[in-house]
Amino acid sequence: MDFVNCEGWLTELDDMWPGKALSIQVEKEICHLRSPFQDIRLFETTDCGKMLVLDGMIQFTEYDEFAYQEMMTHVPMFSHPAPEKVLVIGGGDGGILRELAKHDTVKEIDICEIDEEVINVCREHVPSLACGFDDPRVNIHIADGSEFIKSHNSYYDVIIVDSSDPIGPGEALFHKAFYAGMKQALNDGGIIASQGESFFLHPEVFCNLLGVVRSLFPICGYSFMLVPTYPGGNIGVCLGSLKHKVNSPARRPSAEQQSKFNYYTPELHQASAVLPAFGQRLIDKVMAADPNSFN
Ligand code: SPD
Repeated sequence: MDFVNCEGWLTELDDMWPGKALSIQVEKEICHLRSPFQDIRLFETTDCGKMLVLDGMIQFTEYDEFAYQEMMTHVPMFSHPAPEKVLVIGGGDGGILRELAKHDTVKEIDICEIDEEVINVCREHVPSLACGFDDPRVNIHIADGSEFIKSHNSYYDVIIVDSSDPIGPGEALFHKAFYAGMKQALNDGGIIASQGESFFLHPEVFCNLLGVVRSLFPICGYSFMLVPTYPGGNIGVCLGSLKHKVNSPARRPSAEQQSKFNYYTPELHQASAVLPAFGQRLIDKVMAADPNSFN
């Protein structure tokens, strides 16, 4: 446990957030392996349940993962009037699948994860998220998402990109070519949602991503959520849509469906698209810039 100190605190140090870092107290390491793509570590923490760390970066803790998985899933899903075919790119822990399984309109859920070992580790040790794989509508594809979408023209109603940060195996998932490919893979009226980082912590990544989406899609948006164990305590979902608005839901969850959510509500869907003044100024700047200046 080389980056856990002698008192058991794991500190998430990285150049992506220079001069600041979050620490989580760890009880024990459950497993540690090196896949062809990345270093994979799963910990039992003292207060946050299990925690997955890829290449030194926290991907989830059981304590607050619901905020991320619910907003990444339900914001695009409720923005669409009747999503039937959904693709998840990345998302090997199964958390997004778990949330998609709460939607009765859905007939087919494809997941394309590049690293099979992430799925294996989570299926073996983290059933609270990996239960998402048990839904009979789920088809698993072990492949590079940017290649996979090329063979699915005009097919999906919703595509969700649950990536790690833009260094390592997730890097290609932050560029214009990939977003153009996803646009091709969308059905009429389709919506894409991707891990949009934090406008607080990574204004340059946030602006470029939003600029890329804005240059390709007639409608774009960004909703943010509170996730205490992500750097800065917040992260967002970047949205691109061919027809439907994304800053408010097209339909409401049934009472039964809402009772399964711990974070998402239709009211929060709208509120999460309202940014603090400096965040809105960043958006205004992106909207005013030359659309070809982003890639
Ligand atoms: N800084 C970490 C961002 C990680 C986002 N993806 C997490 C995967 C959880 N399903």
